[in-house]
Amino acid sequence: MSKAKSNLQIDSTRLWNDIHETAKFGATPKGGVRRLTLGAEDKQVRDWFRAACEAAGCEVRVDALGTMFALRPGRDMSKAPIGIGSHLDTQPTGGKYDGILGTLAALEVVRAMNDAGIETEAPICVCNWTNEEGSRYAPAMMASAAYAGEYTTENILGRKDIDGVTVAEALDTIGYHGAEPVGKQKFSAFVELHIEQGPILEAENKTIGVVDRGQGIMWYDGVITGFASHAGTTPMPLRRDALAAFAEFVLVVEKLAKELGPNAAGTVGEIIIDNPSRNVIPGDLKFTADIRSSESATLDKLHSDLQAAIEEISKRRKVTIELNQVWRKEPTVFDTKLVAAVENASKELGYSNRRITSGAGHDACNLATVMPAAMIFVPCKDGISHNEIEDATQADCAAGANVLLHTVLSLAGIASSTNTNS
Ligand code: HGY
Ligand code: MN
Ligand code: MN
Repeated sequence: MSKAKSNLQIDSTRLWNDIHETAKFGATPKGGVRRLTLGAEDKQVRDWFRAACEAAGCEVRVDALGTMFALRPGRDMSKAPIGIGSHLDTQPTGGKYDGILGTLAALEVVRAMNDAGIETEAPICVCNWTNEEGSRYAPAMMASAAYAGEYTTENILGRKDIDGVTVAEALDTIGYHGAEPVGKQKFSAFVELHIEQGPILEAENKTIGVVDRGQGIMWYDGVITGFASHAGTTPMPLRRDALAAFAEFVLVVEKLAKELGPNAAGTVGEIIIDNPSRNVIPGDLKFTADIRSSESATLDKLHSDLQAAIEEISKRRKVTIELNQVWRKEPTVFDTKLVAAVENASKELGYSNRRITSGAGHDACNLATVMPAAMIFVPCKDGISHNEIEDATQADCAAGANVLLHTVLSLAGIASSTNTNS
């Protein structure tokens, strides 16, 4: 990269202002963001995003699952665009940066190109993928999974949230049930900027994570059926306590994941007890589990160990435990050429960097199954994410966006520029 080009930077203040401007859509008293997919707050941020992309000269289209594509023309429109972006939906107690940084930085990349009078050879397409978080509707990274052919559009449109509202109904309610078939928008490559959501970059004082792999994920829906009975009169040895069985299951998940070392993670994040009452022994409950590893074989082992564990617990406690795997995402290996492009951009811009595996799932992990894809990480404070105190610095956000800008320019090619700096 020439010195002049490396002077080409995004507008850090404009990006930072956008992050904090959009954080008001679903702002929580603790300083986080609650913007569940396809809800009223998601509509607000989508409307904001559409207007901002159009103001930056992009044509915005929406597909049948609500994913938004903002196309910036290139000199050669016969070329498939370089895709950039992430997601604007959040967890119930989410932060200001998870997904949002990558989506707004992609918009900022377009604005920086506009400011520099750059026309790229290939077009650029900024994306907002529907329902990356998977909190309201399973699975996570839902729309990019459908785009990658893992699910049909009909299958996803029929999925229901806890109140029985389908994806289709929610899309209609917010006016983002697009006409475009899922998968129609093609890309020659996809690059996603995201906060690391873990502690490594900060601990090693590195500015950029060059992501070359991503953990695989297994999601389970579970049901435990025991026998509801009186908390005072039922002798302890005769109880068929669903909640006590659940407690053992949770500790088994933790134990199995810990035993497999740093390369495994296990979480039980949700429980619903049917008709809970202080003086009734719980007879029925539902739960969900999230199991991860960057090795397929480890996922297989965790799966079989969990089955063995529920066999043993259910027999001993005389309850039934159903554990249904509702999603399995294989570990991701990102495209070596794209990973190298990210690494080169980081080095030429002078940012400290290291290779890193993503512990979190991302839309780029799904897209990597159908096109060359790569990711750029920046640190977040104390590695905390999926928490309202999630935080990052303006400088790190700008650094990530600059690496995204220069990676995209290296992939799309510069046809012309009116600004000597580029
Ligand atoms: O669950 C994940 O890894 C992502 O944050 N949706
Ligand atoms: Mn995310
Ligand atoms: Mn997330």
